[in-house]
Amino acid sequence: KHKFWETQPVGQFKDLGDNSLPEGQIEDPTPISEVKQEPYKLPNLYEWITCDMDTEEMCAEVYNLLTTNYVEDDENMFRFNYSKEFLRWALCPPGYFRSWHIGVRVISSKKLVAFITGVPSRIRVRNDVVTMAEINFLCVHKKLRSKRLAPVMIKEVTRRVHLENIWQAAYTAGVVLPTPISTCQYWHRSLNPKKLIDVGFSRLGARMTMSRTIKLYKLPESPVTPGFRKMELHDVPAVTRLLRDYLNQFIVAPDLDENDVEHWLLPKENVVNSYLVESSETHEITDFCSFYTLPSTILGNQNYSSLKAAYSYYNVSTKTPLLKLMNDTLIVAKRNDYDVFNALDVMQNESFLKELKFGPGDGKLHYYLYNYRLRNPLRPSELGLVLL
Ligand code: YNC
Ligand code: MG
Repeated sequence: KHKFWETQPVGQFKDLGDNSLPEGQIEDPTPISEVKQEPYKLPNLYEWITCDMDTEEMCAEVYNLLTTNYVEDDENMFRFNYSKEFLRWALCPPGYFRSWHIGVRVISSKKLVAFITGVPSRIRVRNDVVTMAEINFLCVHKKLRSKRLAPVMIKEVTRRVHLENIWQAAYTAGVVLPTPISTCQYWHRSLNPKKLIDVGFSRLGARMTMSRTIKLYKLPESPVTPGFRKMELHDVPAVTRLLRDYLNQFIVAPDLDENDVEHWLLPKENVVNSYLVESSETHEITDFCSFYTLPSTILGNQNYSSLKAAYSYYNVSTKTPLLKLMNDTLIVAKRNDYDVFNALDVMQNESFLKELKFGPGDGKLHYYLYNYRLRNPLRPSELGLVLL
């Protein structure tokens, strides 16, 4: 039933819980000279391209493909609408490879019809820090679906990752494949309940009126924790130390250095937001929270075309209780006009979700590793990794 995935070095369903198999790498690396030197063959009339995300033209073509063909919810009411600025940020981190930004065009018309990307990242699994590719933005145009193009895209990105002497990858998907290392759930916190109900994102609860619902989700005008402020460039070393210490407790987590923190967490308008708590006495940075901006297109609504969503990213509390820190995060998200704040049940998020009035979403998010085996799936709270 998984004609492609059965051939790949990933945990197979039949091996789940088999304690005779070792954890770690499934297949040994081969010398680079033995990696296939030419691209995989595409169906006639199509060609590979490498996408230069620095050019406005290429970035716009990718944006247009994803905006009309990328991930939708099960009921086809919403579709992710990653911005061009977001795509540049997500695809061009420190040490990125342009060759991992892969497109497929129709030769005659030059139209972009498929896309897949990787970016390099160090990910720690237990005590083992592994350089991996984070694979994302796999997309095949709606008119070319179910023609087995996705396996060709995946094999081609794998080949190009191997050419950089990298042999593992991490990715997430809404679909079940062989075999999730963990299965997580999204939770949603209404910030603009009236709009969310109007567009069908949420429903009025039983025995609830609109005005009671608005009151239920009301938040203060500004954060309550003294010393809560936006992260700045000079905070990078302190935030890096705080995050590294914090992420150490999870079984799978990124291994971030100062360059990574500057790229992934320094605030970028309409892309990523970070706040921290600075002690007024010691000027120590004691707490940190962040979220990224990913709007969704609202499909077929008369009144609204876009949903402004914030996604919880990395949060660390050492002094301010996490619940209080996240309440301040909700307050700044509301003040910045987000309609909804989303969070996975990863890390310590379970400790605040219910109390801060998040509700569970339908649909799961499965985490995967390529060419790295874990004997048993992890609890979401053992995962310290958020992919975009
Ligand atoms: C998926 N999301 O199971 P089997 S997430 C991986 N990730 O293979 P066809 C997927 N595989 O089961 P379609 C997948 N979805 O027969 C499907 N598959 O073994 C598998 N949607 O191919 C599927 N984006 O071309 C099956 O299917 C085979 O035309 C079927 O294309 C699929 O970015 C897709 O959800 C997803 O654009 C491109 O439906 C298309 O349907 C689409 O006949 C909307 O494919 C957008 C969407 C996916 C978002 C994401 C992560 C991708 C990870 C890919 C795997 C990376 C492996 C590591 C590589 C580097 C290794 C190193 C080192
Ligand atoms: Mg296809």
